[in-house]
Amino acid sequence: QEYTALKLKVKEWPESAQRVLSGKLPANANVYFVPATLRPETMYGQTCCFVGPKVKYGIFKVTENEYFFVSSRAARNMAFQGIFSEWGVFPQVAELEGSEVVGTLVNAPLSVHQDVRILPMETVKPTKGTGVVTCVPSDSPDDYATILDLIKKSDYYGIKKEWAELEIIPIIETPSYGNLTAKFLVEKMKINSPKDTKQLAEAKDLAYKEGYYQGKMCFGDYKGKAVEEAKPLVRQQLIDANDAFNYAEPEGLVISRSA
Ligand code: ZZB
Repeated sequence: QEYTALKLKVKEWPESAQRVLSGKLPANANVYFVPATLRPETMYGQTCCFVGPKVKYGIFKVTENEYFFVSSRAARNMAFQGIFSEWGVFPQVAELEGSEVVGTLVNAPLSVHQDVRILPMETVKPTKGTGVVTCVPSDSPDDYATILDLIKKSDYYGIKKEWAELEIIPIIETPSYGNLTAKFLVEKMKINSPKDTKQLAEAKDLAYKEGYYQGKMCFGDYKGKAVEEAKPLVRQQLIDANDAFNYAEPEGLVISRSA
C-alpha cells in the first residue's frame, strides 16, 4: 500500500502531553503528527486529525530538529525506507497514549483550516498506516460519522465542541453524490454512528470509486481537473514543499520483530 504521509506541525501541546514531554525534547524541536493518506487531493478539506485514544504512540527523532509522532510499527517501517537519518534506526524519545495528546493544536498543510486539533477516533486501527488519520469529513464517510459523534457527545469525549465544528467545505464534485460525498452517503445509508463499521466500509468503497473515477476538483490549484489527474499533482506539490513524503506499508510482511 503506497501512502502519502503528511506532516502536521505541533503548535501547542495540551497539559497532559506537556507533563510527559517535559525535558525530553530540545527547545528547537519541531514535532509533527504524521497521518498516512490515500487521498492527498482532499487535503484542502482537513478539519482535524485523529488518534486512537487507547493506542500507544511514540515520538521519534528523524533528523537533528525533526520529530515524528507515529506508532512504533510505522517508525520502524520508515527507518527502512530512508526516512530517518540512519538506516534502520528510529530513536524514540517519548511514549504517549492517544488520549494524552487530544487537544494538541497542529498546522494542517494545504488545508483551508490551517490550525486544527488532534481529536479521538475509537475506530483507528493501530496496525494500519501510522495510526494517525487526518480528518476530511467532506469525502471520508468514517470521518464524517466520527465528527457528528464528537459534536453530539463532546463532554463524554472530553473535548471542546468547537474543535469538531469547523466548516466542511466541498473539495470534489461527483455526478452521483454531489460535492459532499461523505455526508450524502452517511445520510442515504442511514449510518448513525462511527460503530456502524460494516455500512461504513461499504460507504468508503463507494466514495473511493465515485471520487476517483467520476470526481472533479471544485477547490484548490487544480479546480476543474479530474481527480485522477489532480491526485498525483497535489501529492507532488506537498512533497516539493516538504510537507509530505511517500510511505509504503509492507503488506502482510513482517520486516523485523527484534528490538
Ligand atoms: C484522508 C482521507 C480522505 C482518507 C478521504 C480517505 C478518504 P484503506 O482504503 O482502508 O487503506 N486511515 C489511514 N490509517 C488508518 C488507521 N490506522 N485506522 C483507520 N483509518 C485509517 O484506508 C486508507 C484511508 O483510511 C486513509 O486515507 C485514511 O483516511 C484512513 F476523503 O486519509 B484517508 C472514501 C475514503 N475517503
